Amino acid sequence: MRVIHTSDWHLGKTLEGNSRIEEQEAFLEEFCKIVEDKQVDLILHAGDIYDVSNPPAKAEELLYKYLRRLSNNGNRAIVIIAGNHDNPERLEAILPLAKEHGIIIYGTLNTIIEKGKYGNFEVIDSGKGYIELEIRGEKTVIAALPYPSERRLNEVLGNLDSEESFQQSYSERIGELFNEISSNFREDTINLAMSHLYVVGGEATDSERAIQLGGSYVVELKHLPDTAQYVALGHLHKTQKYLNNETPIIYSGSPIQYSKKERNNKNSVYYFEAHPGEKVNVERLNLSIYKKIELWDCEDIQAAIDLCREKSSEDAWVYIQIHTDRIINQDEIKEMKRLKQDIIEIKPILKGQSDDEEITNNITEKNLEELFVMFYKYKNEVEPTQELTEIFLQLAGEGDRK
Ligand SMILES: [Mn+2]
Repeated sequence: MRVIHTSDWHLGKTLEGNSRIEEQEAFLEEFCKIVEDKQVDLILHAGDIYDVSNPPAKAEELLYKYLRRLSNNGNRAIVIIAGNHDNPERLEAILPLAKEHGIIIYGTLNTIIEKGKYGNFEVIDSGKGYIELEIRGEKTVIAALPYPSERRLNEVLGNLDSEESFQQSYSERIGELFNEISSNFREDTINLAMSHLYVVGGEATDSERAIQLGGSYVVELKHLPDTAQYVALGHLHKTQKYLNNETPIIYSGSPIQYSKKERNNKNSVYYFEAHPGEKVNVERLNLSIYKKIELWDCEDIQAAIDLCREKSSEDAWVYIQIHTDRIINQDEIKEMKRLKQDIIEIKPILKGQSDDEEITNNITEKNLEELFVMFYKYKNEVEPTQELTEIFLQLAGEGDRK
């Protein structure tokens, strides 16, 4: 059985309000070609199809158009779980239509996929969190745990006193759930698991980051099923690979560099061939960069303008930071934006005030007016007029104290 693993498409996601639908479509085109080239039998999508629970129509249209093509008239099975960005019920709502195309969707931990025909496949067996599928004479059991939200897990968890013991038992509970579900794995089946969660315990992580990650709860590696031949994860946008005993546990990562911080990520999807009782060899397939994100560090305003001219025909999202001893004026900003499309931000770094840290350190010593002027300058690169400052202070109730 030939399997491909992808996740975190975040269809509809923008960059500071700029649409990235074109890049998302370019990815889907490339993904279709990979899937067709590799003659993939089964696609696993580990969550975050959309970026928001109420996605723009264009994002939904993209999804339906490409799922249809990927399903190849119901000859290629597709299993999708909801991520934390997806609305579980809405994602599942398309199931009556998707079913005919061989598409299976898990919205919640309680979702049970009905047995029967899905496209040209048969769901032979199913229960809470798993299905058994027959594809071209081979059987696969898939343990599928959509994003285990606090609320939904709480329903199963019961009451616990401290935050610490709660945290502890979250990971343990995931382990228990997986244990239960993976008891359906057999020697004569290809055994796969998928989820959308944050794993800690690998080398690339530390606990501090774990807590920061959207306040989400963390799961220890050992609580993922090592009886699976492959664990397909979603949630982290950067590709990561762990081993739990012999079992590869993989974040395929998102297909697009979605933020300034992600601009150096190599985005990819994972491919492997699986047979019952055999170890899988995973292959990382790197994707194209459909439009890169650049950070320009310019020594002064003129250098930034020159660079805009030089790179005017280059297709990229650009963040510009300029070291300067004065405020960048509106004409200069206009000139840069005229020369170069898709400038996301122009940020002055005033000399002698090298970064944001200094601002943060001094923040408690400033009065409201000073803070407003600083904030306005930071957002707009120019100082506010006296009139605007006064209006702000009046609204803030400090007008009379001046
Ligand atoms: Mn996520």
